Amino acid sequence: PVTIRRGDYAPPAYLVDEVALEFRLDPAATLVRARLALRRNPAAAPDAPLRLDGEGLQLVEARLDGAVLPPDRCRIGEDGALTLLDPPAAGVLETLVRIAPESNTALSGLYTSGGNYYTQCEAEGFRRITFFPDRPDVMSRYEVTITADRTLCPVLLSNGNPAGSGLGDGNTHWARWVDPHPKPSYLFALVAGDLVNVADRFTTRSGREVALNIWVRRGDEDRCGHAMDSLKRSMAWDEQVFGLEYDLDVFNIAAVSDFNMGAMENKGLNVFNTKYVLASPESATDGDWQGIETVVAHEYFHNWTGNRVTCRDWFQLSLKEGLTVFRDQEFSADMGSRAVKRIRDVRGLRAAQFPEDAGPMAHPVRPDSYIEIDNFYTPTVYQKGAEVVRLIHTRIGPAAFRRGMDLYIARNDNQAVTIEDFVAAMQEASGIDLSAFMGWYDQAGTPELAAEDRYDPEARRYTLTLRQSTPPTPGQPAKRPLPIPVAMGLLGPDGAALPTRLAGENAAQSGTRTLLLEAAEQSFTFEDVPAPPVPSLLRSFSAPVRLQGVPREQLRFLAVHDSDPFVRWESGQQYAASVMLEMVAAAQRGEAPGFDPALAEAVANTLAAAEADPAFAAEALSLPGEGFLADQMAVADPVAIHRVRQGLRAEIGRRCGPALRAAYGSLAETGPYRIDGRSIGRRALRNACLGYLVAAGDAALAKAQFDAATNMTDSLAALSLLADAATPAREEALAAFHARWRGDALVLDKWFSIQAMADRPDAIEAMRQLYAHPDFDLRNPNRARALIGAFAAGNPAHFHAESGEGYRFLADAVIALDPINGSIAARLIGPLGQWRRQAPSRGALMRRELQRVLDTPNLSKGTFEKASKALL
Ligand code: B3K
Ligand code: ZN
Repeated sequence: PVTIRRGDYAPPAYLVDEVALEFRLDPAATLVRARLALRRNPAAAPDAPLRLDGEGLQLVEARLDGAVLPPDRCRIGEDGALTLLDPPAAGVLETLVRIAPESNTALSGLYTSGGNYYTQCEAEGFRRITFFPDRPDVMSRYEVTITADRTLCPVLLSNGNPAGSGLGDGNTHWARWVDPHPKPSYLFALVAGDLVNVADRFTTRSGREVALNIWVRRGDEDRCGHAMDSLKRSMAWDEQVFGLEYDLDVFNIAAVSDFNMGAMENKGLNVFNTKYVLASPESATDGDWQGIETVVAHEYFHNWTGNRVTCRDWFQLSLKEGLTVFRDQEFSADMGSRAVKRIRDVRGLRAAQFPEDAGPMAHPVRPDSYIEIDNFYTPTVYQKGAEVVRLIHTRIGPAAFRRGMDLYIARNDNQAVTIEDFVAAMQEASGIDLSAFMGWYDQAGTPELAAEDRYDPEARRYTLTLRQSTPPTPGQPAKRPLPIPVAMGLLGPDGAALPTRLAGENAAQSGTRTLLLEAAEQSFTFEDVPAPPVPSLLRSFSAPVRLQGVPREQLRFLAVHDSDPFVRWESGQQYAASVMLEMVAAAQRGEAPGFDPALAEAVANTLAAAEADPAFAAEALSLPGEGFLADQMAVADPVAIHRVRQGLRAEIGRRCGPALRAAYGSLAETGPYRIDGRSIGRRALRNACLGYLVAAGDAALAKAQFDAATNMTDSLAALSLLADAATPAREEALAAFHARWRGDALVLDKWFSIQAMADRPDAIEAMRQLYAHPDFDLRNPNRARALIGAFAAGNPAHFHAESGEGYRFLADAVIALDPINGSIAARLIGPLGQWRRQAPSRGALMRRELQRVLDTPNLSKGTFEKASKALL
């Protein structure tokens, strides 16, 4: 497989101004006629060949300006691409190809799901539909005509605005769509089939009437309300906050149950995984509810950040993804609790991106090379990319950031650009030199930040020294210091915030201020400090770094007193983590792990103050996750971590039993079921209490909640606790849940996941049985992730079983899945890549499985890339 390098970028040889596509849909033999108005790119070499990407296309005929091209003038290479020999400077190339959507199990290009047709073109799926320069810097205007059987496919959709429809030969009909906005091929979409729509309208602030539709399979119409509501709120928010309006007459969303990822922002025709559209209180959890809001917003926001302004090449992926995640995070923060949203986002970043940045696939937010671009839709490109946008936002402030966005869009509209173009707009709009921030895009690894301080009582002077360093990552042995905005404040001995005056400043400031650490080490001197203060650093998590070495007594102090909710939460978590890591070390030495009563006190305090903000209290109540703890050990010990964490939960459950029980009782829902921030927070808190009580032995409470539950959040919280309990109630509840929900694929996914993550002695055997279950379907990505992904990523204690059976299970599944859907197989193999973090005995077993995958003939290039890089 070839490695593509960022430095090798060359402009496209030919541009395509206009594309006319004609589809004649058939599951086994769809015909695609493409008319491309091509011209030589003045920016390219004058003799560059005319090469059109293609993959698995059966060419029926090709014409140039109407004349049939003889086979000796157009050649299809081994890679599937079509090269035109002796190409003209400009002309109309027409190709007719045949494809078989029903055999497209990779779900990239045009495929069928439940008898309907859907496309997925990002990143390189369009070449599986027709011959085309399939790269984002070729932007074209599209006209699409779809012909299909009227009975089987009453609905025919593509990008842009509707532009006619009618009856065709036999029992067929056709529809035409015209998209007035030039776009790269990865944003092309077609959806056709027997679908029904939920319709609504939105009037933009300049008065454009937009028809909104969500297209689903019959029977799902009543579960689209929340997605539609999220869409309308997103449209209004983007107008208010960024002045960005929608730019077509229709906005369509189509939901599909076979989909490789969450959703796709195709121009005017978003395609969504059903998981991020369909929700009812009975079948969706509060988490699902929030996921829908976020994903609908994210895809909608891409209309400007991604579609109108797109990426020059795939190395610039974070240009659209990091920025759009930042935008959806801000949207969700505005819709609910900003502090809780930030906590959740940071939790997610640490759970997925920090380990990636410390593992074999570590790469900069803007990668330098790839074999399979699909492998680079990563937490680093998305979540760390969003953090880097946030750094710039913090550095220049919201007003300059808004001016920067206006400039970025005005200047780059309808163009395919680079990350430099984004940073340049922010720099110009703010007048602040941002060149050093490019380091955040080009350097992989998570910086480590440490603080040291000194107080001089005579001079009433406080000196804070900050140091940074970044560990090496594959291909980047030496690291430079990066600009790190450190939002901070000082607390007096009584916990009150102190005003701060840096040496050289005339007046003191109150509230949070931001220090900019630009060198490996830098000192900041504060004047007029009456007593030795406690520094509160990295408020709101102002930079994606690991802050290390904060003394435990400071953590305890900050957890109670700091004005910044993020730091309060964070300090509690770090305190607990440090205690738990000590307990793990004790357990490894064969000693009893002991118990720190401060942890029980913290739980009691949290419960006592929970009423003010139940969602925050629920976050504060959850102990640091197993992955977070493993990530902080030189050599992880997943089994010991799990035992310690479970033991600690049980101990807290015993010691705080009465308070937990009281809270559990008082948080019971009395009125009708509601889905608003406060109700969601109360459920989260109540279920956190339930978790401790069940850990302490009260499985009956979980069973009672399960039996009485009227919403999925409570039902699932109880079921996941029962799944760990060796009682007859477990099998009873699992069977009841299956019987009730067997007809609902999204809920059945949850049933698989809960069991995949269960802590039971026969976990591997249970996994093999679930894999063989009649409801398991390896071809459906949601189902594959629900079982295999949930086990490998969400059940560390059993995935890392000493016997190596967990690893073998994963490798077997990856080998079986790779020929069906290489993209999902490559994603699932990820956890095996973390072998360096495990003890040598486990590492050897993991490497053996990676090697076994690598030795499989005809491996997809994505799985090859992941497995081979993991073994380097
Ligand atoms: N842009 C798509 C992701 C495409 C993934 C291709 N392997 C969804 C999103 O980020 O909005
Ligand atoms: Zn995106």
